[in-house]
This record gives sequence, structure tokens and C-alpha cells, in this order.
Amino acid sequence: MKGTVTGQILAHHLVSGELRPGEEIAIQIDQTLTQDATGTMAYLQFEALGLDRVRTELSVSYVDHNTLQSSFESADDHRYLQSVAARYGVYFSRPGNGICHQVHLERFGVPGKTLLGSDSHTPTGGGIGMLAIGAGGLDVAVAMAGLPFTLTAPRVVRVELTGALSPWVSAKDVILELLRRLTVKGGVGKVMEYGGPGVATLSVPERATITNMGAELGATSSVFPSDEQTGAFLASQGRQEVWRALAAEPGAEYDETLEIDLSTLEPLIALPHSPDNVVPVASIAGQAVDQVCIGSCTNSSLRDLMRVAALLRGRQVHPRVSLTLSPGSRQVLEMIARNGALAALVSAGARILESACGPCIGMGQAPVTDGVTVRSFNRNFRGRCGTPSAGTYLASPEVCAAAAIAGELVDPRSLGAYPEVALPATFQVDDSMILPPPEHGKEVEILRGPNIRPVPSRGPLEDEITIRVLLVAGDNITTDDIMPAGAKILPLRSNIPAISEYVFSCLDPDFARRAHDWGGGAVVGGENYGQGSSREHAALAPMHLGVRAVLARSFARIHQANLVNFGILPLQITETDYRSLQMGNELQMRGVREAVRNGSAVHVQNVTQGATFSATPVLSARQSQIILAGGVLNHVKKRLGQ
Ligand code: MIC
Ligand code: SF4
Repeated sequence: MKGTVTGQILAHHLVSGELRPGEEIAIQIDQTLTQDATGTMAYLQFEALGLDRVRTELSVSYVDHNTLQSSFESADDHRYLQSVAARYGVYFSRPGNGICHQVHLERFGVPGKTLLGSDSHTPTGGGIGMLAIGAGGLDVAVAMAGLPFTLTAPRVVRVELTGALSPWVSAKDVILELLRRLTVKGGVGKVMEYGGPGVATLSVPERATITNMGAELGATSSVFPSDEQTGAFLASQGRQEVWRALAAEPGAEYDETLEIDLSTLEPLIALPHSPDNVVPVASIAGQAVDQVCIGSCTNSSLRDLMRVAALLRGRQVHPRVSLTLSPGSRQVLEMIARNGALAALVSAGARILESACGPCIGMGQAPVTDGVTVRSFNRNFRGRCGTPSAGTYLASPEVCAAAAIAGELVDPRSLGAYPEVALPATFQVDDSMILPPPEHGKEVEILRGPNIRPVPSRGPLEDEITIRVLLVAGDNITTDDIMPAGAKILPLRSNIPAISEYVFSCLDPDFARRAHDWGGGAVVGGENYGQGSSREHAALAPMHLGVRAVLARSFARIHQANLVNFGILPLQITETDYRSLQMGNELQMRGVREAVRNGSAVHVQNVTQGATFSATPVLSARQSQIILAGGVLNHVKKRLGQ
């Protein structure tokens, strides 16, 4: 990775380890971000570390997920987040100010810096030349304490962009094309680094759409160089002073290279229920549509909404379609309000939602039974939209707008000339909804509501484990499958006992009851177990239910780290053993601590079937220590010398 943008940023921040793919490295984190659905846990964990103030250059707490506030829980969480931010030196972006990734890009991102966020789409910051990585809340809490973040040194993939996008084709189609080629596992262990002459043709918000959805490839991060476009973007935000050029050096060493000729791309769409299920829109034109949602951290920049407004101006949303629009930030909302685009959208029949995640995380706008919803978002896992029988399609804002008008999927190129949209050289800057922390926070009282319960913990890892298989799940199980979100469950994010009743509830409504009856157990999964969101609740809540181990063919990066952080043993098993395991099987493991300590296989006896097999702990040396201790909090407390 020598000489790559990724390699340069990593080298500059390296605290320990060697920059060779696959090696465990630790890097210094300059900035952190949290959002409200993962943030309460992150700050409760930060509080448990007993420090007086965060030890980063900048930490920001955003409220963008649970903004429906359908009962007291979320409002209590938000009040807690505001007070805890002031107490510990964290900037607080108030509800209504926008989606964390977009606001961070606009107001705080700095090329060449590292950013760790408790949300899987944190790599959005790569659009501005940051090395931005998603992680569990606990890892972010530790980074806020000034301790380095540990990760596996990635392979760096050069994505060579040539040519320029044709009319009606947009940045979303670039990342959909990558998903089509590489699948949701294709980026695991890698940083996708963009380069080549096509880069200069893309503005920062377009680049951010691409880096954002690199999360769906399973990539550790995605990054663009910092060039004149980056400078222009920062200048438009009144932040030109933080700009610096950052480019791959001549002869930079990449582990893999692939090429995309932008001029050959056409409008694409991901079919239900996986973001890599990508086909040309033209191939399914005519599919009737019930709902269109435009917004999310992927596609709700001023550029995106201005295009949608240009398409809808003077037209009407089809009577069958409900069109919602959620601007990515208050800045964008205010600008479209002032320039008249909002009026065009309202008069076309768009339903304007606040600047927040909204329908992307199932906070309202569940589609009709068996419905078809077309969204400019990044995830279309079954049930995530709130209606299990509905199908979510993912596409560019252009394709979404065209579908809203036609009431069916259409190739937007059939709409005629691509509307020219001029973007202003300076954006409306008003940070009054971002509250800076007071210089000294000691006197600030931290306000907690009854929904905020302490973070549960477990004792050290047992040497002998006897458990039953609670569930045998398939490949690509998402953290939405493990710990669903949505308007009903999300408000319980600060209350682990309450939220754990919903673990696996969409896949298997009896899961929690079984876990109670059987005194915990094990989960069995296929490939890429735990893909998707960074929510550590997908580890914390199972841990609370007594899940001691997950046996899977392979694990997704963030979820594997979250399992370890909360003391659940990730064990890799073979295809044959995976196929043999059945729900209810009793598994006995002896000498587990020894095996973890030596990095050797654990012998598992399947008592029910009278068979034995071995399972390999998926742990680095450091993680072995953590799991032996029963989780990361004790481990870190020791390191901070308290
Ligand atoms: C998501 O898009 O799934 C979320 C909600 O933003 C998550 C975080 C969470 O579960 O709180 C993510 O992507 O990490
Ligand atoms: Fe919010 Fe959706 Fe982005 Fe997650 S993917 S941060 S829920 S907008």
C-alpha cells in the first residue's frame, strides 16, 4: 500500500504494527462521530472509562436516527446525549440539523485526517480524502479516550475511473456497478481507493455517495484523493483553510486494480433484498411502484435534491405513489427553501420529512403490503423498511424521481434532455444547531431518563461451555436480522434488557423465549455473518440473552469486533460442520480458555448427534486477551491505569 492515499494516511497515524495487509495495526484517531441510535451506549461506555474530557482533536455527537420521538425514550436519550456532550467536550448536532455523515462532510471533515464513527456509513468522509471507518460504539468510546483504534491492515484496491458520466447516469450507478461486480462480500478486508482521470469529473457530494455505499461492499473504508474539487467544496462551505492536496504517489503499490469507464455506465438499480442484486433499470422498466423515498446519507446533497426538483417541476407525482423527501442536512433544506426548489417539490406532491435518516432506518413510511418501494438509500434488506412483505429497490435520485412521476420504473433517459442544475459557489453556512461544548464541562449535570439502563457486562470467559444451538441461520445474515431497527424497536437502544426481547424477531419470533428457556446458547451462521450496520446491539443484546458463541463460516468485520468487545466467542466452522448443525443440538466445549490463549482450535462435542468437530476462534492476539477478560471495558480500564 506504499504511496497510496490510504497508505499515506495510515503511515501518518500508525501507532503500532506493520502496514502489511492482514497484519493487526493500531492507528491514532483524530476525529470521532456518533449518532443517537449507537451514541447512548458509546457515551455510557465512555463515562465508565472515568475520564474528564475526550482526548481527540474533535468529537461530534449527532441526533438523526430516532427523531420520531413516538414516546419518551428517544427524547430522554437526546437530552442525555446533549448533556453528556457538554460534560465531556463533544460538539452536539441537534435533531433537525441533519444526517451525521452529510453534516460531518459539510462542516467538519478534513482531508488526510482519520475519523472513527459508530455507524457503518462513516466512510462517507472518504469523499473528502479522510480515512473514515465505521466501528461499534465501544471502539469509538475508546478512541474518544485518546487510545488508538485497532484494525487489520487492509488490502488497497485501486478503482481506476476513466471517462465521464453520461446524462441521467450518476454517482449511485458507479457504486451499484461495483456492487454488481464484487457483491456484498467483495470489499471485505479492503480499502477501495479511487483514482484516475475520471475522479476530477466528480464533485465531492458525488464522491461521498460512492464512499458511503462502499459500506455495502463490506469494505473497511473507501477514499478519494483530495484535489481541486475538494478545495472547491471546502471553499463553498467557508472552510478552505483545512484543504490540503492528497494524492497517490507515482508508483504507488496497490494490491488489486479494477477499472470503471464512467462513460459506459447506464442507470442501474438493486432489486430486493440485497444491495448487490443489481440490474439495468431498463431491464425491469414497467414494474409498478407504490412508494418512492429520496434522502439518506447516500443521496440527499444539494446536488441530488436540485436534480429531483428540476425533474418534478411542473409535474405531478403519480396517484399510486407516495413520494417522501428527507434532505440530508438543514443546510440543504434551507437552501432549497430559499431558492424555490422546495416549492416545486411540494407542488409536485412530495411529502417533505425532516432532515434525518427517517424511512431509511424504518422510522415511519413503511410501504403497503407486498409493496414496491424505490429508494435512493443504501440498504434494502428484507423488513428494514418496516413491511416484511415489501420489496425495496435502490437507485439514484434521478431514477427515483422518474419512478415517482411515472408510477412505474422507467429508464430515466426516456425523459428527454437532462436538466442542467447550477450549484452555488458558496453554501449557506449556519452552525447555530451545532452546540460547541463549554471550555470546562465539570459543572454540567448529565441528565438521564428511566429508559437509560447501565451497559450490561459478563464475567471472564468460561473454560467449559455447554450450550444449545438457538438458531441455524443462512449466509449474509445482517445486523438488521439479528437486531432489527424501526420505529418500535429503535427507541429501546439505551435499554438492553428491553431491546433484547427483539433479537432475531423478524427471522424467528421465538428466539428470545428460547434463549430464556435454555439459559442462553449458541447461534450458527453461514458466510459473512453480521454484515451491514455497525450496531453493537447485535452483540450486546444476544450477550444479555446468554449467547456465548457464534459458529459461522465467516464473519463481517465490524460485527466480529463487536462480538469480541462484548465477550461472545466468534468461531469459524467448515461448510460440512455448518450443514450438520441443527437447532436444539447440545454442544459441549472444554478447555476453551486454553484454546483461545494458544490460538488453537476448540473441540466441540455435539452431544445430541454424538459427533465431534473443531472450530477455530476468529481472534487476533489482542482480541484473545479481550475475550478472556470477558469484554473490552475491563481491558481498557486496566490500560488507563484506573
Ligand atoms: C443503519 O444504517 O443500519 C444504521 C442505523 O445507521 C446503523 C447504525 C445503527 O444500527 O445504529 C449503521 O449503519 O451502522
Ligand atoms: Fe441513517 Fe440510513 Fe445513513 Fe444509516 S444508512 S446513517 S439509517 S441515513
